[in-house]
Amino acid sequence: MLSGIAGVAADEAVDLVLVAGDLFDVSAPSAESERIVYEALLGLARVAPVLVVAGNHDHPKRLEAVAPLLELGRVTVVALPKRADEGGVVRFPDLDTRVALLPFLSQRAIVNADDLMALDPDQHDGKYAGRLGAIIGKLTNAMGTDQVNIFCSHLTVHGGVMGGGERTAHVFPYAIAAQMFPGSLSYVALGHLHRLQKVPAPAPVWYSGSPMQLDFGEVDDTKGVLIVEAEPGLPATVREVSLGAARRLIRLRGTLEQIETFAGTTDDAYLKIELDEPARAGLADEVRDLFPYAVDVVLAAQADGRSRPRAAARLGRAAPELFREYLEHRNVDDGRLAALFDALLEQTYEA
Ligand SMILES: [Mn+2]
Repeated sequence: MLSGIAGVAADEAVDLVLVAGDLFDVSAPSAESERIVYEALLGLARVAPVLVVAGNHDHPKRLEAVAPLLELGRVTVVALPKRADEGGVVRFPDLDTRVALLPFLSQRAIVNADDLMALDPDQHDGKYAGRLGAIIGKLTNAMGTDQVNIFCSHLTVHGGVMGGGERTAHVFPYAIAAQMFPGSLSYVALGHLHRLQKVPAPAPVWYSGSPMQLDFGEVDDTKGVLIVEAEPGLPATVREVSLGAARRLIRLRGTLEQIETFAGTTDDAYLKIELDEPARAGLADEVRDLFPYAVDVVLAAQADGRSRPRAAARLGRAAPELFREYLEHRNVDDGRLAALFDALLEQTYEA
């Protein structure tokens, strides 16, 4: 998958590679994850210089620590915000190009404690957007049309369409208007939203999206990379190159009888199966026997979400009665479970 991206970069003979984050999905990645990511970056750097901004899941100080080593392999990593003249803008005179690099900035980094206490939540959003806009201005104000001007960052713009896999706490409500990117920018490369998309703005603003489907909410997304062609004074032209999916994710929903008809047709795709069936013991195992790559088997009724019975109504009632009520609530139609519960409860009392 990741070597496939280096293959595209080589085939297209690109001059620069932009990686808008996230590199990792947790702030303390496993050694294996680090090996895969750093190998991939160095593989890309064999084709062209690589520029990276950290995302919200990346640990900024951890990345800053390895940045000097990656720099030796012509991978430039910006994990903490930097002034234009201190690494925030990287110049490539041979390419007539400059690139502003702005890593993810959390609301904590930008809205101070005083503001958090004093303002309404939607005012925090305004403060965040205003200050981020000022930072974008600082990094881009000096950019004339004599060169290709690129902005690379990890953030949310209003109007962007989410893939299914973002952790929502980091996606909303802190977002900026795409209009904050000035028309003098030839191209804006963004990371954070998992769906590949163009965002309406005075400059070409694109999310490349994640290179593969990251969860079952993204089964319908196309995954790929963007090839950008730019020259000074003009908006860049952008082309999508899709990547062969590593392994497809498929979601199936129906009764057991309906689902059974798909057995043997899903190759090696990972499956999420939502059953329109009352619950009973052993149901998930039956499904897994039919679909060895089922990673998630759930009851559709549970997947849709149900409210829990109110706690107060449980006071002073016997456990067997409450358990039967719970089973009914969860649409479990299996007398063996209630009997097993009674037997276990009996043992507990006798012990
Ligand atoms: Mn992110």
